[in-house]
Amino acid sequence: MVRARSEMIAAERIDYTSAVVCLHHKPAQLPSAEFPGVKSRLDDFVATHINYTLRVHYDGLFLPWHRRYLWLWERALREECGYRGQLPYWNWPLWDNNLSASPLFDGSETSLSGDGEYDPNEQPITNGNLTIPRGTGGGCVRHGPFKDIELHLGPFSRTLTSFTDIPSPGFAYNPRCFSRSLNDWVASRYTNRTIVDTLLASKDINEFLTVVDHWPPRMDGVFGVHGGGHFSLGGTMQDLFASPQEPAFFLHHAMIDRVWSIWQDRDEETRRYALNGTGVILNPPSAPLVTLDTVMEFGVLDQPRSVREVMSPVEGGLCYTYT
Ligand SMILES: [Cu+2]
Repeated sequence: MVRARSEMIAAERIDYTSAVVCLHHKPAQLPSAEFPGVKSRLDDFVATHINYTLRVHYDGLFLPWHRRYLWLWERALREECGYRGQLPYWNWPLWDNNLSASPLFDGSETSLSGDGEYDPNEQPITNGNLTIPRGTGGGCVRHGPFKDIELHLGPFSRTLTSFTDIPSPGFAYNPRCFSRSLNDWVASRYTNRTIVDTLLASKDINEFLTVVDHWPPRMDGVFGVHGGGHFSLGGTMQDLFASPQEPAFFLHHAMIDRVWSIWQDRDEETRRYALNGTGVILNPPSAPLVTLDTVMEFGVLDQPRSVREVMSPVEGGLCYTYT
C-alpha cells in the first residue's frame, strides 16, 4: 500500500522517518574494500543506485528499475527496521507554489526536514536557454528528523557530458552533511497539476516518458517532471547518481511510479506491457531496445529481475496499490 504523505497522521509520518534513520544505522552488506564510501545499510541502496545509474535513467529501464528499487526499499524498512506503515508518495501539485509550507518540507518533527541553511554562494543554474533561479537554502539541513544524518557518497558533478563509466568520485568515502535548497520557481513550473494531467493523458509510452524526462533537453531548457522534482529540492537531490541520500528521493519516485501505474491501469491492453527505449542512458542508437525479457540488476539488494516481473504492481512478486 502506498499513501500520500499528507494523508498520514503525525505518528505514521514519524514511524516512516524513524525507519529511514534506522537504515542509516544498520550495517552495510556491500564490501568496504570495493565500496569504501558504503558505511550503512542505507548506503547499500545509494551505492546500488550509483552502480546502475548509467543503465536506468533517460532510457527504457527508468520506470521498471525504479519500481523494483522502491519495492526493495519498502521491504528493507519493514524487515530490517520494523516499519509497519505504508510507503508515502509526494503528491507534487499540492504544494508546488510553497514547498516550505508543505507537511513534507516544513522542517517540523513530522516532516522530511526542511530547507537547508542559506548558502550565499549558491548560484543560478543554466540549463539550455533557461536560467533557473537559485533556491532558498543550499547549505546543511538543520531541523527535523534528518538534521543529523551524514552522507557518505558523492557528490557527482551536475555538468557531466560523457556517460561511459561511473564518474568520479565513484564509491569513495566523502562524509558531509545533507543539503537542500527549496525552489518554488522550479516546483511550480515543472511539478504542477497540468504536468500530471499531461502525463496521464499521454497516448503511448513514448509520450509518457517524454513528459517524465525531456531528453535531450529542449532548447528552452524545460525539463520533465522527474528532473523537476529533483531540482525543486536542490542540494543532495540534484545528484543524478547519489540522490537516494535525500529521503524525499523515494517519495518523488513513488509519485512517478504511482502516475505510471494509474496510466497503465487505464488501458490494460495497450499499456500494461508497453516499453520504449534501451538499457543505456540516453538511448544511444547502438543499444538494443528493452524487452520484457531484459534482465535488470540490483546488486546486493536483490536477485536479477526481468522487466516483465515489474510491469504490474500486483504480479511477478510485487503486491501493492496506491490510495
Ligand atoms: Cu534514479
